[in-house]
Amino acid sequence: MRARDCSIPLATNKHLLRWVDKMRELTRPAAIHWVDGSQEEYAQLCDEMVESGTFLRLNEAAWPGCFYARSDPNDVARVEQRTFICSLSKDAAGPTNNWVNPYEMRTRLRKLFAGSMAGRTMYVLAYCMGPVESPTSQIGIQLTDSPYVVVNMRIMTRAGARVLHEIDRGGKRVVACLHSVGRPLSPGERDVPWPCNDEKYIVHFPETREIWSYGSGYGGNALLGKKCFGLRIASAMARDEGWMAEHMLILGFEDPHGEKTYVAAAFPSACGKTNLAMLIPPDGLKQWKVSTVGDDLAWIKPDPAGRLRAINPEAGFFGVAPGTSAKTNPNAMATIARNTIFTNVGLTPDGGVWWEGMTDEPPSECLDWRGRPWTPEIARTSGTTAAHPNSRFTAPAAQCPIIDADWESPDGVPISAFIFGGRRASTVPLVFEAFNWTAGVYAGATMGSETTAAAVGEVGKVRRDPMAMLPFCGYHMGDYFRHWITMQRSLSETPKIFHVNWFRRGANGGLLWPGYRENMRIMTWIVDRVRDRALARETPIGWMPRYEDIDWTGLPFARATFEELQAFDREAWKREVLDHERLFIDLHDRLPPEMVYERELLICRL
Ligand code: SAT
Ligand code: MN
Repeated sequence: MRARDCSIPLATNKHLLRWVDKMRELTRPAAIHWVDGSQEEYAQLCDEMVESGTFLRLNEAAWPGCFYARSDPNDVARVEQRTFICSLSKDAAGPTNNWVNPYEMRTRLRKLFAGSMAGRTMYVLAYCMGPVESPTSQIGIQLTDSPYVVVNMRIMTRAGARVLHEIDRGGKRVVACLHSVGRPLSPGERDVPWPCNDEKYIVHFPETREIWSYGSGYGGNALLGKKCFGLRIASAMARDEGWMAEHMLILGFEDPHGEKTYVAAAFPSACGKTNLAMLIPPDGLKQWKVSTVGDDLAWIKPDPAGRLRAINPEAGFFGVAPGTSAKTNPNAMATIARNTIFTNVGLTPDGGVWWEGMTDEPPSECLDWRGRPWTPEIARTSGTTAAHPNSRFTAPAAQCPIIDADWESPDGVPISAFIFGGRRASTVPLVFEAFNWTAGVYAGATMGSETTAAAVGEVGKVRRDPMAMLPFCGYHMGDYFRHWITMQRSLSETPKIFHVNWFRRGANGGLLWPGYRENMRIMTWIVDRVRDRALARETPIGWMPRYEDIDWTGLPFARATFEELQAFDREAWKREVLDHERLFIDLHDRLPPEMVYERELLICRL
């Protein structure tokens, strides 16, 4: 069989063809490749990257269909300082986003992109966020000069010819995404394994629904369906159209009577979302079943009956590798056992992968994420890790052993509760339930977390990260809070809102809560609250379970430790509320009055 001529357009839509042509003229690639999304094409692109040195094929017996990549050491995480929301007015972007006048930005970008794909292939990648038949789904088209991005996007989204057919049929507005690693090749020049540019721009135009990304090939900077479209552009669309685009996992619980309850939960990047999304109940709670719908994004819409329903707009998991193990997340380990792309983890001599926390015993030797020899001894003396802390796996969601039966349902799944959480060493208890919707929105809006390695910057500082959306909201945060508050008005059933903190530390500095599977005990309390069958006591910040309200079957957990976890520290909360004001001052001109009143009420209760 003759190979397909990839330069022949797989679509007829005139606007699309014209745009591709304009971008080709701007970026001057050596070739064009229309991505059909087939398995053969995927295999061929992977082979080509093995050939070029971007990919290494892992040991086929141990890691079937898996590949290994190392990024440039300067291209390892999202670059928030280089991320821009270029709405027409600065005010529309709000004080928490970087803004540049869109005309000025376009001029800058046109200069950067001029000839930026020289010597490379420009891939035309049509992708759908969400099941192709779902009315909640949206379509994007990414032009990229990175085959690494193409194969990752094929895992993370529904991509290829079937989406181009959708574009030809019309109906949905297409989000145009242009991506270049920003490293043109002169004739005869040898490529590097991970081309990128020190100058980076991740730019969003919410009014015209466009994304321009330059200089990075890594994660959310380059897989434009994820944070750029899935959150920043989608949040602006959602505000205009009355739905919600959230940085949330979606999880199903089947109780011992067979009744199913779905919840959506927001945590900042690298706070254990993927672990929670694939939770396995501890032995004492085996009558419960948990299923995964998504681990990072949720698009949520009221149905005609006024119930919120959510889809996972993604088709894969782009998860943090370090800390993932057969103990912490056996479902993730099963998911990534085949057909997975590993980036920036350690490479073992037998062609396998390793990262900190994967096994109790580290391998006696391996190559680290920079390709340098690594041994436990080197780690002890120099402190270097085999895997970069933001190293990732890209794996098809369908491979998850507990993927929910309805995860691709076009109508999504009904959402009964929202959970907010951060990584907080003190002050914030293990769990509380907000008094009502607005109090819950306040809890989400004032959420704080210690920073992680998912973004460039200092790790471990508390920053306010409203609804885990601070780096991802495509418009003014004050308007975003207002959107949350008004969403309730279109609902016949109001979901309950909870706040959790798995990371509280005791007087001796140790973590008080075992986390992981044991989080199920908190989740069953949440589900039982939703179903009106669990008790709680009132505190100034909300409803809290007493020791006897939690199912402790199989876990001898000390009452005193639970009380320390749930302790309400009035003085600490007074400081906490003061700190909330700092965020509110920044947003004051667009802050909904409900947020101000909720804060006043909280202060009165303190
Ligand atoms: O933005 S990424 O996709 O690189 C990962 C994250 O921050 O959650
Ligand atoms: Mn995330």
